[in-house]
Parts: sequence; C-alpha cells; structure tokens
Amino acid sequence: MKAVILVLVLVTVVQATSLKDILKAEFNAFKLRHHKAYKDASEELKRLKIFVENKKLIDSHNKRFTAGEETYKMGINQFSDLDSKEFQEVVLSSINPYNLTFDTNQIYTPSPTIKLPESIDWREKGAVTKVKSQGDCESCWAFAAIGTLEGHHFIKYQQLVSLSEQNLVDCDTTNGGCSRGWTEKALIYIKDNGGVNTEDSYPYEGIDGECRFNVENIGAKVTGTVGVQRDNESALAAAVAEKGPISVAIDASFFQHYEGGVLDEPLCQGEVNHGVVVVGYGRDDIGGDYWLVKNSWAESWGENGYIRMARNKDNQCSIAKYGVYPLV
Ligand SMILES: *[C@@H]1O[C@H](CO)[C@@H](O)[C@H](O)[C@H]1NC(C)=O
Ligand SMILES: CC(=O)N[C@H]1CO[C@H](CO)[C@@H](O)[C@@H]1O
Repeated sequence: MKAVILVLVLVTVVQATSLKDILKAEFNAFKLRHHKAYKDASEELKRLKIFVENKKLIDSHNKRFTAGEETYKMGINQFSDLDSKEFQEVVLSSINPYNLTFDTNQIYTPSPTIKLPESIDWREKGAVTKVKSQGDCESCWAFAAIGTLEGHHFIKYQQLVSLSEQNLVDCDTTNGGCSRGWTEKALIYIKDNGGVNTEDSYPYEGIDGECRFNVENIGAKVTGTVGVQRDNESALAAAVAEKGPISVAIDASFFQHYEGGVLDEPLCQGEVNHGVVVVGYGRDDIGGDYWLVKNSWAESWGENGYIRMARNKDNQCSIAKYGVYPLV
C-alpha cells in the first residue's frame, strides 16, 4: 500500500514537473516568436501565469471545436500574454462612436437591378494590399481608412498602390494618432488635404510623429465619403459586391485568441472598439455565412491576418453599424 502511494506521488510529481516544463518551453517559444521582453522577473512570472490561463482556455475551446461545438479555432498569438481586460484596454480603442453620426449625407443605395453574387473576395481581383500591422498604436482607424481607399483607388484606376497610415497618424489632427480615431474623419482629412502619401514614401512607424506629408508623393485622392445604411447586412453585402472593400467599425472583444474559421459569438453585440475592412463575403460548410475581414494585426494573427465573421446573424459584432467608403 505504502509503495503504491509512493509511486503515485512520484508519478504525480514527475507529471507536474514535465507539464510545467512543457508550458515553460511553450512560453519561451512564444516570447521568441513575438519578440517579447519583460522588465523584470515578477513581470515575467505574471505574464507566464496569464499565458498558462489563456492556453487552458484555448485548449478547452479547441476541444469543443474538434467536437463540432464551435465554428472557429483558437490559438497562441501575440496577445496570449494579456488577460482579456488588458486586451480591451491596450489593443482595442475605447472610443465610443455610437455618439457619432455619419459626417456625410451620401448614403449608398444598391442599384435596383443588382444581383448579388453568392460570394466575393476582392483579394482575388487584386484590390487588396498585403496585411499590415498597427503595432502598439491604436491606429486601427487609419488602417481601415487606407484599406478601403486602396481598394477603391484600384477599382477606378486599375493600380494597387499601398498608402501611408503614418501620414494619417502624424497629420490628421481631427483624429488622435496612436490614441484612437475615426475612419470617416480620416477619409475626410485625405479629401481636404488633397491626397495621402504612398506607403513607400512615408512608411509606418507606429508612434506619433511630426507631419511629413509631401505633396510630391501623393498615392491617392478622395473626393467624398459614402455611408452604408446602418445595421443592414443586406445593404452592406450589396455595397461590398457593387462598390468594393468597405471600412467598418466593430466590436472586436472576441478577437483575442482567434486563429481560424468563422467567428460566431452571439454575445458579440457590444460597443464598437475596432476599425477593419470588409473585403468580401461567402459561405463556409462549418461556420455558415461569413464576412471576410482584413485586420491590421500582422499576418501572424488569424487566417494570415484575416478573420471570417458570422454574417446574417443579427448584425453580430455590430459589423453593419458603420460601413463607409470613399469616392475617388
Ligand atoms: C436593407 O437593405 C436592403 C438592400 O438595400 C433593402 O432592400 C431593405 O429594405 C433594407 N432593410 C431595411 C430594414 O431598411
Ligand atoms: C459626448 C457624448 O455624447 N457622450 C455620450 C456617448 O454615449 C454614451 C453612451 O450612450 C454616453 O454615456 C455619453 O455621455
């Protein structure tokens, strides 16, 4: 009996140690991959603990995914050492745009004759630049504005030009640089400014800086903005199909651990806190109807930087709350 207990204790200790070692090794791999450096040992321990908690959550979610009870997978990414409150505060914007109305009085109405395709993906038509990264800067609004403009510029001029988010962060005084902003205002800044610089001439830095806009390096212009009828997913789909990539404001609270599949979270109905670009829509065998969304958290996040979000499910994550695109 004693021997049995001893063996059990030993096995438990060995298992505990190896599990701890495995988690430690995973944490070290995570730190390397995402260039994480913590200020001291206590911060390191705090981050390790959060990482382990997140890993548990991810593993149990993925078990449900494998069992067919979830429509999307979770995984380790650059946000795995943040708790959910920190993710909200550090990554998402605290702006409350529900107060804002459209600045434009131009509202998109679908052509009466429009026949919506079953699916559309503007990447296949060459209208979408590669996924970018906003870094430690709440400049999602600039990436959303630039993303829709790049698409509409391409559709009109058949030229895909990567445009400068840093130009907006530094020069658009109607917005708050790295401490939040609003996409439609950014498009109006570009209109009033006579254009926006190319990405090549004014590369991204991810910090607030001096305005270095140069009129010789304009890559695209805006002549007006158009809003999509609020909270109407059919209108948004028609706008995406008929006009091109559309910038939207969403509730991204459920994005932290997303890795792939169709994000379907009925509780995702909060205030919008993130700006992204809808570049298409379609239907998935497992997850059903989805919106194809370009994010600005690098290619390492989600499906090579993209996320598919539930479509025709009661305006989930407020995706059709605030669709806007530029006239070029
Ligand atoms: C939503 O948009 C579609 C397409 O424009 C339109 O036919 C429909 O009437 C709109 N729904 C509401 C409630 O306004
Ligand atoms: C400035 C302003 O109108 N702020 C309001 C925005 O909306 C929230 C929620 O409805 C209100 O609490 C704020 O007072």
